[in-house]
Amino acid sequence: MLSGREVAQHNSRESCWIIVHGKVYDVTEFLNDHPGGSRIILKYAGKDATQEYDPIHPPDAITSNLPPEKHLGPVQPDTVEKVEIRITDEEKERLERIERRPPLSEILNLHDFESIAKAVMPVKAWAYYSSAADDEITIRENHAAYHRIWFRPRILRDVTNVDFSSTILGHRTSMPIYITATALGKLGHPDGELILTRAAAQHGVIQMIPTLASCSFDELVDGARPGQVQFFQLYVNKDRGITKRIVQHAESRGIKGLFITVDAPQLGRREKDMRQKFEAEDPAEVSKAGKDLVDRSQGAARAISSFIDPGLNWADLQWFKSITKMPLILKGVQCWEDALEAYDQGMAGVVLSNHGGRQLDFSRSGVEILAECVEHLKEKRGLSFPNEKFQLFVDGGVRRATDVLKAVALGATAVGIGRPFLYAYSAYGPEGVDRALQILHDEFEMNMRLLGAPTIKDVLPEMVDASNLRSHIVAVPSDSLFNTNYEVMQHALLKVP
Ligand code: 173
Repeated sequence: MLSGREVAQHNSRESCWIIVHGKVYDVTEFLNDHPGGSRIILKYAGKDATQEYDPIHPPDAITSNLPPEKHLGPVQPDTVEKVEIRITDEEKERLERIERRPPLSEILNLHDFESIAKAVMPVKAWAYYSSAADDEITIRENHAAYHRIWFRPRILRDVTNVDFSSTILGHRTSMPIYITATALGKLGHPDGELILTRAAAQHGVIQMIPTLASCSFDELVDGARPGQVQFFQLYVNKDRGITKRIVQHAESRGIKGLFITVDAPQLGRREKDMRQKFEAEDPAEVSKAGKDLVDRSQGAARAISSFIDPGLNWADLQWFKSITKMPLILKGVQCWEDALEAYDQGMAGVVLSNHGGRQLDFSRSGVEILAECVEHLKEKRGLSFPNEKFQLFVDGGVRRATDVLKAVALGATAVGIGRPFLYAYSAYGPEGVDRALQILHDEFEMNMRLLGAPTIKDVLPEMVDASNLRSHIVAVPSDSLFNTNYEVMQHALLKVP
């Protein structure tokens, strides 16, 4: 077994060993191939890199990318020097803010989690989760679009008991929502997506496992209760052999729906995230980084997304049908024409989504696209919604059960919620997600009563007025809870001498 002292001698570009999860790897020849650049590895040359590695890599990234002869075996744990983490003043203040969090009982809605997460998360992690594309118009529109839909509730119906359970692709859910896929879950909490797996079981909702989770796929399936339904979000690899293996493995592990992401042939520019990475640099280090072949200004997300195939196209869908029996759903459809094509090609549904505003800025909100899909699929294929055979999902900007009910009234089967659950656990750990789901549950119960809808089937198109939905300029009262959380973007700043 290697000793920490031996590993510590290999601390240069000429010979670079690192420790991850108690095992030593020789990464000397891998330095220039690392998608995140060599400099971040060199920072940990001869040391334990586990803490830095964990949140931004799938657990098997290192073992599957390095040839077996570079796996040098375990290190004696007590001989490894702890990596010194310098606590900056900024970090001290953040730790103090964590102490001053309000008790969970004072968290009343999903906006509250976002506000606390902003205050207590490490700056880089917050920047990654909260950022969106370009001028961040679409991320705000995702939420604002719900402000252009108003209710037409019905009265004098017996709403003593309301039941908002429903089904998604034939599987029971306690509410018409699902936990949608989001990458890099451990940036917000060391347990990452596993928190969502457990909360989903406890509350009877379905989790969509992300391709780029911080936890491994198998960990998240093993973490589920017997019989717990899970979906899988797929980024399609340029190497279709790898994609086939991933898809068939997912199916063999009991995944009940494959959501193929179709809105990210290239990752959008998230400037809050990028600027954060710049500001975190030590200027002296940046000038030394000439040898580093990778443009690190693009941030971790872009670096780890280079495997995604921009050549993915409609002709590939029949191949997917040939390799799996799972229902196929396209995630990221943005107009009725593509929804119609997906239907004609035998997909089980589409997610009307702009990727949480993180891809093409000025793409329209999912709920606006929903309305046009319902109209055109009815007219051109005689479909009515919600529809068992071709299901419409929406995600982006959802913060209230009323948002979900608006989408359901317009014909959605269910609505995906992503960031709010990340914020809930980043701020309060597993109890945060538990409370977030309980809040949604309570909001559903009350709002179904007030709508006069005892069951989800009673939430009908005539219960909403969406006549302004397509008009992108409408004055409505501003949503101050949302607006005070929303962080204004920054220009470039002059360097302080
Ligand atoms: O939105 C994202 O950040 C995302 O989907 C992603 C994709 C690749 C790598 C990391 C994140």
